[in-house]
Formats: sequence, structure tokens, C-alpha cells
Amino acid sequence: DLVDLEAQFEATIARSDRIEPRDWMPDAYRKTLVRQVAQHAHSEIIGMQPEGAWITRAPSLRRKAILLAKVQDEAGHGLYLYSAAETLGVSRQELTELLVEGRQKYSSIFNYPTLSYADVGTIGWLVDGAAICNQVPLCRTSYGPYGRAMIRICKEESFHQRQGYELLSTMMRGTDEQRAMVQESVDRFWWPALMMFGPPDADSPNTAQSMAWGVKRNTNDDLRQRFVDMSVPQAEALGVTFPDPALRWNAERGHHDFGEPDWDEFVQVVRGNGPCNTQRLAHRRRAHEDGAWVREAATAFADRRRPAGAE
Ligand code: FAQ
Repeated sequence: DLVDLEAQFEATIARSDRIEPRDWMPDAYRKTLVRQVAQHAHSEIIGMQPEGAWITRAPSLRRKAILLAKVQDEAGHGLYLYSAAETLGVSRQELTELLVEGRQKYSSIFNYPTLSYADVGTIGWLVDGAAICNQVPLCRTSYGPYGRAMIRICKEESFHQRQGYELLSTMMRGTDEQRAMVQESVDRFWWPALMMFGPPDADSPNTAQSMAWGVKRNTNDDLRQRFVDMSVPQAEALGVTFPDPALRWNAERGHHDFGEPDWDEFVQVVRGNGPCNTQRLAHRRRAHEDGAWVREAATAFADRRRPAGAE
């Protein structure tokens, strides 16, 4: 009965074991997973746009091939994640509709424009870097299909991060103009990258329950600190600075102190009022509508191949 099922669920969570699609789970657990996994999937797909904008303007064939492959990987991540979400009883079609109607979220970071080619490197370094920081612990999330999707995604994200860092370090060894271009890009992306980890713990309505269920393994502030600590030596090696006068090593804490992101800006961007929200959603909606014939054709083809009488 229900009491047994609940006890079994709680025991699985307590053992840090995995909940699988056929296991009983509380409705609220299913709901929070659909919310997080869907937002994550949408982020991967919407996240193709800022970098995708530079594919036609990449400075060499080599850089173009790398960027094409990177953006394609993000599409793949979106597909693994929509598949993970489908094991919870929602369809990719439903989730896509919720996204294009603006009823589900995606990461704030993708609402900022990519103004220079250096942004391709900065996104790889800082945005994929923040993504790895957030997602490595999610490989141990309590929901099996999500955790397994994360393992492969993290491997690819590490490669993306190296790619971004390599691009920036090449530019840093170039002309003064190139170095200035990198610094300007890092100045624009630093604070939005810190916001990717979500609101401060004290203002994060979902963290406590998600941690209790093992959906999240760390709090937003813990991961943000980890990201700052990881990024500072990398910035030094590159020869760039972060636009934060409060950033300094705190020997007592064994961590870097850093300033407060502009949380009003964060709230505005999440509400739909960031610099590119309208453009990102309009582009996604158009791509979805333009793809209708592909979905119809694929469905018709699948129907024909299905043996007579089979569902
Ligand atoms: N943007 O209570 P919390 C990538 C929302 S990486 C927009 O703290 P939670 C790779 C939050 O949903 C990016 N909304 O929420 C890539 C909630 O609203 P809700 C994707 C945000 O869930 C690189 C409300 O604020 N990664 O795509 C943001 O416990 C390059 C209150 O927040 C993931 O999604 C934000 N930054 O913690 C691709 C990682 N932060 O849902 C292409 C998985 C918070 O109640 C190119 N997700 N909100 O309506 C997570 O780890 C968590 O969901 C957090 C938020 C940490 C994002």
C-alpha cells in the first residue's frame, strides 16, 4: 500500500540509491524533476543560438568545424534530456510547446547577446565551465535516467570548456586588439555566468526539498563558490581579469571572496526582460513551426513500417 511505497522510496533516497522510471515516487518529486530536467533540456537547445550565430562568421575553416560540432553536441544534450524527461510521463512535444509559449524556463545566460567572436571562447570557458561545475554533482542525482544522461553530457562539456579556453589563449597570444576583445568579452560574461547557479540559497525556494530528495547534491551558493575558486587561476593563466573589485583570496576561509551579482538584473532576465529573451523564443518558435513537415513525414514513415495490427 501507499505507506509501504513511501517508505521504500524514502529508504532508496536514504541509501543514495537511484529511483527508476517504474518505481513509485511522490507526485511532488516527479513534478520537480520534470521542471528541472525540462528547463535543462530547453537550455541546451536555446543555448545553441548565441554561439550558432557565429558559425557563418568563424575566422577559419578549422574554427568553423569546431564550432559546428560544439553546437551540434548541445542539440544532442537537449535530446538526451528530453528523453530523460519522457521517462517521467511527459512528451517532448508537450515540453516544447510549454517552452515556446513561454510557460517553462531556460537558463538566464542564453538571453545575453554574442557581440564578438571572442564570445565563442568565453562561452566555452565560462558558461560550459559553470555548467560542468553544476552538472558533475548531478551525475549522482537520485533519478536514474537524469544522472545517466549527465555522465555523457559532462564528458562533452569538459571538451567544450577546453575548446573555449584554447580559443581564448590563442587570441591572448595574438594582437593587442585581440587581447582587448577577449577582456571585453570576459567583462560582459562574468556576472551572468555567476547567475547561472541560481538565486542565493536564502532566496532559493526549491533547494531544501531538492537536496532532501537527492535531486540536487549541492546548494546554489556552494557551487557558485566552487566555480569562482576554479576560475581565478585559469584567468591568471590566460592573462585576463574579472570585473569584480571585491574578488580576493581569503586564507581564513580557504576560498575567494567575491562581490554580489546584480540580482535585480537576474530577476528581470528570468521574467523575460533580458536583452535577447524575445529574440531567442521567437527563433525557437519559428524553428519548431518550420520543422512541422519533418515531424509529419517521420511519423508517416514510422506508421508505414509498423507491422499491421501493432500499436
Ligand atoms: N536561469 O529555487 P531555485 C547548459 C529559477 S548549462 C533561469 O534555486 P532550482 C550548457 C528556477 O528554475 C544551463 N532560471 O531553483 C550549455 C526557479 O524557478 P521555477 C542549464 C533560473 O531548480 C552551455 C527559480 O529560479 N543547466 O545549458 C536560474 O533548485 C553552452 C528559483 O531557483 C541546468 O539547467 C537561471 N540561471 O535551482 C549549453 C542545470 N536559476 O523552476 C549550450 C540543472 C534559477 O521554480 C551552450 N539545473 N532559476 O519556476 C539546476 O541545477 C537547477 O535547476 C538550478 C536552479 C541550479 C538552475
